[in-house]
Amino acid sequence: MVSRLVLGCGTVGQSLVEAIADGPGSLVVIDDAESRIEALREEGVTATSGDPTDPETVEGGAEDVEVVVVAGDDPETNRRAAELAVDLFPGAYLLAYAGHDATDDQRFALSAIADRTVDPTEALVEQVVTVAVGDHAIRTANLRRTLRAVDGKLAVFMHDNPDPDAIASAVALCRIAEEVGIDAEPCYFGEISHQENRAFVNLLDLDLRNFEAGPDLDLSEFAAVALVDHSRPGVNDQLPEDTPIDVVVDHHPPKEPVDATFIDLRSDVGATSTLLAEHIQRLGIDISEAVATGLLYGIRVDTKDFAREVSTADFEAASYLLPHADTGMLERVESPSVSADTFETVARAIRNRRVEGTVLATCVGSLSDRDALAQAADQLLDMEDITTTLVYGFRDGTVFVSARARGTDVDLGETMRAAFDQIGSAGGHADMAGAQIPLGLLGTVEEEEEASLTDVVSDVITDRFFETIQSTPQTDGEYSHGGEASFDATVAEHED
Ligand SMILES: [Mn+2]
Repeated sequence: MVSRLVLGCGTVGQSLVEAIADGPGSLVVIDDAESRIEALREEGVTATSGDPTDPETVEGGAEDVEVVVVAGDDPETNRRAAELAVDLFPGAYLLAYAGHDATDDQRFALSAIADRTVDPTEALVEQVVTVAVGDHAIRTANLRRTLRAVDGKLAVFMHDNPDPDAIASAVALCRIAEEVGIDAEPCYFGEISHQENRAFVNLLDLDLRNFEAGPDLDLSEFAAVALVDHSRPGVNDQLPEDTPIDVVVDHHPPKEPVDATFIDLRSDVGATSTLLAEHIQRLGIDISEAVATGLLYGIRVDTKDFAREVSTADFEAASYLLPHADTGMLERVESPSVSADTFETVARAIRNRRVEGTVLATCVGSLSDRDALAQAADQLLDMEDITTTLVYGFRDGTVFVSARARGTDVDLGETMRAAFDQIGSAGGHADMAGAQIPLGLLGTVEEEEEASLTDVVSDVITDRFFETIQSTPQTDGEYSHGGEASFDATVAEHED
């Protein structure tokens, strides 16, 4: 529960108190105007008559203070009350109003120590204040403090092969870091492999840094590391497991304890983007269109358009983001133009299909774009009476396989492992899986002879798949996985 303390309660203060009176936890107001104290008491607010800049009065005013609101009329009194609050309750979230006719200097001095300053002319001030002093206010204050303590550049790592939620969260956290004066860079390992995700990055003009895992990995330019949309180094990312982590913001339930200076881990929300939107809103950061659009898309993708694992917090974050976002751009992200190559791949997949019962397998020959495989596998699933699709092609000496299932008991991940693990690597999820098989294992045909290569590959892959799917165990309803991130990573690793 949040314990909230209001120091000084002028005319603005009164409307702030009204806005937060029904919020969570206890509320105590300290002001030296007897008449105001009386009025507040009549409204059922605990109010103490006293000097809001006097240490004894304030310290005795409330216990376990998590949120302090400074809201007197006099700028000088407000400044002293804010300084006192920082002294007495260093961990609390501090929201401050500068006061009537405050000078720019006074405002600036206040914004340097407060987590959030409010301007009573600000639109939606009530909404801002309600969110600001809500249940998790103290987290935002701690995030800001943790970032402020960073001495140098911050690396914000997404999980491998990042999805929109991870990408948007990383970009948003960098924006928060920038606001507190820290240089930060959004980073990832792997690739951004789906066409829509690439369109997302390109259309929003996001500047992301791609790292190569391995012995040459050098992070010495960074003074601190943050993880978003996953929570442990070396798990779903390729950082060394012993990398010290400063900040974690994630919504996946962790399998093991998470270790970091600041942790915001809430598995009851649908997206990490929701958590970042909340912090940005609470800190009163001017959100750019790109960040707002990105976070909104992150929430929509992770919650399957507010249909899956969605919480009140996700809706609230979305309603905050929506006026700042470019929804026209989201439409373009969601229906990216399809290249002629991809259409050609889908056409070949349809032409070359072999169907047994409800299972379809098809070879598309040599591949120019690996994304096209996943798209073809998805699209062929729409074919009447088909519940399982397997689409594959080859490139650079490797056969890439992409499989999808819908409305069937077949566990594709298991099937793929059973069929291809011995000749390559395979894995994935019950309804979405992939495999990679070195061409060298399939025979000695030259890659140039595409027609005969297609024949050889087809024989091996299609036959093995049909044989296996007729004899593998069905899914046992074990649909859950450690979290979407780990699942994405598995599929991506084998599929992409
Ligand atoms: Mn996520």
